[in-house]
Amino acid sequence: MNAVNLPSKVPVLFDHDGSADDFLSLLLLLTMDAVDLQGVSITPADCYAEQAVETTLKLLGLRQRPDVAVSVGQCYGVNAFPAEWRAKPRILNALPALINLDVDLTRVDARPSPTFLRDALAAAIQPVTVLLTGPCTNLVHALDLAPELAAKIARVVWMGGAVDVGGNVRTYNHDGSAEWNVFWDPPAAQRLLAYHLPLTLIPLDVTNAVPVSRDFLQALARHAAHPWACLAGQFWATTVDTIPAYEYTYFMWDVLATSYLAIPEAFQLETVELAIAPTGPSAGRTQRQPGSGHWVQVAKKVDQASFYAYLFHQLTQAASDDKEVF
Ligand code: AGV
Ligand code: CA
Repeated sequence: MNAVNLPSKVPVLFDHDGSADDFLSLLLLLTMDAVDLQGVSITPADCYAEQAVETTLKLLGLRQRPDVAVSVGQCYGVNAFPAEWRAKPRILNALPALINLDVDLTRVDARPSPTFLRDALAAAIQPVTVLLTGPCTNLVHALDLAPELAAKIARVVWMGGAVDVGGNVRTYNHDGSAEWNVFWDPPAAQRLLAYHLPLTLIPLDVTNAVPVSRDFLQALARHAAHPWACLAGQFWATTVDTIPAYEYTYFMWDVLATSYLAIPEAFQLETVELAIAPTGPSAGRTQRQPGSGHWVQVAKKVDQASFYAYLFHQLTQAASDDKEVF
């Protein structure tokens, strides 16, 4: 079923940054019956935009959702992602399930992503959930254009930050305390907090509990007759070479944040007063700071078994009529 806007559906705007788990998040989001996906914008952070837009259009096409508007951001982060990481998702477009699919680039929205998001919020008839699985720059720039639209946001769910655990940035002049999505544009993250939106962070504190495990991939592969399980397994297979060093292990970062929309009861949250270091050796660090006035919900724990079971169910049970597209 698609595009049937039942009143019970939650309207969602999704901004992602084109890494493998961002696309796995898109796949997962498209299996959620209770979600009404109203638009996808892309931040050219952990990807090159040309590849990310192609994969996005292909996945929406496979899920028979050509109605979902897509926009590509043209912003630059303060701290760029390593080029090898940005180039890696290129492999996704070359997988047998995607390589021969045509993409209609004329369907990409001509507006810059901040304008696209601003207009989508302005047009929304009920408050929207904004899911961010990359940096928050597009959303902050959208709010800068029309701050009053903050009232149209029911909640921002952001995969970002590392509150009581170490970060995953390993680079020159940095102490390793930041998570990459925040580090890419620390001033934007600081400004996001200052908007005082209902914000739920899914930081490394909780994503560290959900690595891409070989057991999970093996179990999924037993369902490879199902097209989404097969495709998801192939996407994850492209990530396992990040395992040799602990800091480069690939986690289900964005997928966990996405699943929060469907199974919030599996998460333990804490309301925390937070601050973000804008510059210096800890740039992008998300730190507890009593008195900052920036109250944020931080996911601290997840019931791992429930999460993996939910993910497995969604990827192996998605509507059977989709099978015809392969
Ligand atoms: O910090 C996690 C974020 C998530 O949004 N990204 C990857 C996920 O999409 C950055 C990142 C951290 N380590 C990485 C990352 C790695 N080894 N490869 C690619 N991206
Ligand atoms: Ca991401």
